Amino acid sequence: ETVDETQDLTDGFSLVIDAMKLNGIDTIYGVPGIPITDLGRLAQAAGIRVLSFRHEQNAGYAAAIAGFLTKKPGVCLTVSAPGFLNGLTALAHATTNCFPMILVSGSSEREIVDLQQGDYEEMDQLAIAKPLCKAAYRVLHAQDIGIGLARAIRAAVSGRPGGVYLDLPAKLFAQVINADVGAKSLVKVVDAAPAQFPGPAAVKRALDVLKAAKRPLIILGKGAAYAQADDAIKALVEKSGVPFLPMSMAKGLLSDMHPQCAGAARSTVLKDSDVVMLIGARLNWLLSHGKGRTWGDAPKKFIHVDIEPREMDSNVEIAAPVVGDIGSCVEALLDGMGGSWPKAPADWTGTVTAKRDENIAKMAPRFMNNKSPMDYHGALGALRTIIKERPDTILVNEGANTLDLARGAIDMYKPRKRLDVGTWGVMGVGMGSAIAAAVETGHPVLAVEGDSAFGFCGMEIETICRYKLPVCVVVFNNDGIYRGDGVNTGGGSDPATTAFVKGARYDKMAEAFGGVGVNATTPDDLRRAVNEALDSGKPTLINAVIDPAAGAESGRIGNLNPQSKLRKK
Ligand code: OXT
Ligand code: ADP
Ligand code: MG
Repeated sequence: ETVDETQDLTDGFSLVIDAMKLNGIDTIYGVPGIPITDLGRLAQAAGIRVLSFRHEQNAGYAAAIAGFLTKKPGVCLTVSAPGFLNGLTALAHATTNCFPMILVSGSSEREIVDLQQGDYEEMDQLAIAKPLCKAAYRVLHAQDIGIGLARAIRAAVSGRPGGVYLDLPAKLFAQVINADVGAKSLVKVVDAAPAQFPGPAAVKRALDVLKAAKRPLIILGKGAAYAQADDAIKALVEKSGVPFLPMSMAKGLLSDMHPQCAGAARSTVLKDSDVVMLIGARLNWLLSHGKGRTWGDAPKKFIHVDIEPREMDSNVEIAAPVVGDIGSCVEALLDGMGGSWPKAPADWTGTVTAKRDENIAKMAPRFMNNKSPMDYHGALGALRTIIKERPDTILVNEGANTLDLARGAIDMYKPRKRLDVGTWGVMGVGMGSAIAAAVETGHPVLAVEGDSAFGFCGMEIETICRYKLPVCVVVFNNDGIYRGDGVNTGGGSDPATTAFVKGARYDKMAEAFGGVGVNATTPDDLRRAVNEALDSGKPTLINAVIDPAAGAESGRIGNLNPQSKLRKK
C-alpha cells in the first residue's frame, strides 16, 4: 500500500487503540516496556483505562477474571519474550477455565527472530502461545489490525470461551498508512458470541430423563455463572424442585440460603442421586470424573448442558447431551416443561434437606469460638457474617485450608461474587482477581488469602494502593504452606520446606505503600478491621494470625498427594 503523505495519516499505535475502542474494550491490564510503552500511554490518553501492574502474571489473571465477570474479553498487554511468558501462564489459566481473554504482546522483529540472530528479547512467541490457548494470531501489516483484533475477540468469546494470543511485532506500531484507509480497515464485531440453540429432540430427551428421576440433582458450574442467565436458571431450579449443588465459583448464582441448595450435603447428593443435570460444569477432577466412590454404586444418568459438544462423554456416558449456550438451553428446557411439571419427589428432597441442616448445625458452633491465635473456623466465623451483611462484596479466595474452609464457611448470596483458584487450583490469582473485580464492578472486594497464596502476587498490594481500590486483603498467616509447624526432616538448621518466617507481619506491606495495615489476633479484631476497611473503601491489608497447627496437608485434597508404600507419613 502506497502512502499519500499529503493526506491525513495514522499509525499502528492508533489503529490498535481505535480498533479496541470501536469494540468496546475500555480497560487494559499490563506492564509497560519495549515495544508497547507508548501504546499504553496513547491508550490512556484516548480514554482507555490502563492499569499497570508489577508483574504480568497478575495483570493476566486480572484480564482473565475480567472476562469471567463481563463476558467480554479481558485484555492483558505485555512486552516481548519475558513479559510475554509471564503473561502466558494466565492465558493458559483463562483457557483452562473457559474465560475469554486476549493476551496482546509486543514481539521482536520477525526477520531476526526467524533467523535466530539474537534480537532484543528474541522469541518465536506465536509458536509458543499456540498450544496453550484457544487461538493465536499475528498481525504484520497496519491495515490488518482491525481484522486481527476482530478475530481475537470472536475466538475468545464465541462457543466455549477461552484465551487468545495476539502477536504485534514492534515494527507494526510504527507503520504509517493513510487515515482513511486505516479507518476503513477497522472491524466492529457484530454478535461476537452468537446464541446457540439446542435441538428440540435433545431438549425432549433431557426432560424425559429428568421426569423419570427419583433422586434428581442439578450441578451448577462456573459456566452457568458466566452465562449471566441467572433468572432462567433460577426458574428452572424452582420449577423442577430439584436440589442444586453449586461448584465453587457458582456459589451465589442461586443464594446458598435457597431452600433447594444442597451445598452442605455434597457427598450425599453425589452418592445417592440417580439423575444429574450438569449446567456449565465439567466432570473433571473436581467432580471425581463422574465415577468412583464419590458417586456411589447405584446407576446414574447424566444430562449435560454445555456449549462444547466434545465435552459430552468426556469421562462417563452422557444420557442426554444438551449442547448450546446456557441461556438458550435453559430457556428451551423451561419451555419444554410447559405449564405444569411434577416437582422432584418429596422423600428425596426431604432427605437432602435433613442432611444439609444436620451438617450446617454441626458446623455452626465452630464459627463461634474466639480463640487466639485464631483457628480457621474462628476467623471465618467473622468473615461469613460480614459477607452476609454485605452481600454485594466480591469475595476472592485462595490458599489450601484458607480456600477449602472458606468455601464452606462463607455463604454467598449473589451471582459471580466468589472468585477463586478455578480449575487448576492455581496460587497467585488473588491480587489480579481482586484488582479486576474492583475495577470492573465498582463493588468492594474482600480477598481471603493463604500466606503462601498471597506470596505469589503480594507485590500487587502496591498496585491496589496506587489506584486506591476498595480492596481489603486478609492474609491467613499460619506461617506456611498448609501448616507452619513443620520440621526439617533432615535435622539441619534450614526451616521445613513448607514453613515461612514465623510471626511475619504482612500488614506492614500495605503501610509501605500508604494503605492501612492491621494485625488481627482475634476474630473480634478481624471483624472490626474488615468492617472498617469495607466502610472506608481504603486499601487495607490485615494480617490474621492463625494457629500454625490448625491446617491439614493440602486442605481437603490431601488424597491427591502420591503415596509410596515405602514412605509412611
Ligand atoms: O457432604 P460432606 O460430608 O462431604 O461435607 C462437605 C459439604 O457437604 C460440607 N459443607 C458444609 N457444611 C456445613 N455448612 C456449610 N455451609 C457447608 N458447605 C459445605 O463440607 C464438606 C466439604 O464441602 P466442599 O468443600 O464443597 O466439598 P469437598 O469435598 O472439599 O469438594 C471437593 C472439591 C475437590 C470440589 C473441593 O475440595 C475443591 O473445590 N477443591 C479445590 C482445591 C484446590 O484447588 N486447592 C488449591 C490447590 S492446593 C495445592 O496445590 C497448593 N499449592 C501448590 C501450588 C499451586 N496450587 N499453585 C502454584 C502456582 N504453585 C504451587 C500451594 C503452594 S496450595 C498452596 C499454598 C497453601 O498454603 P496457604 O498458606 O496459601 O494456605 P493454607 O493451607 O491456609 O496454609
Ligand atoms: P466448574 O469448575 O465450576 O465445575 P467448569 O469450568 O468445569 O466449571 O465448566 C464450565 C463449563 O461451562 C465448560 O465446559 C464450558 O464449555 C461451559 N460454558 C461456558 N460458558 C458457557 C455458555 N455461555 N453456555 C454454555 N456453556 C458454557
Ligand atoms: Mg498458610
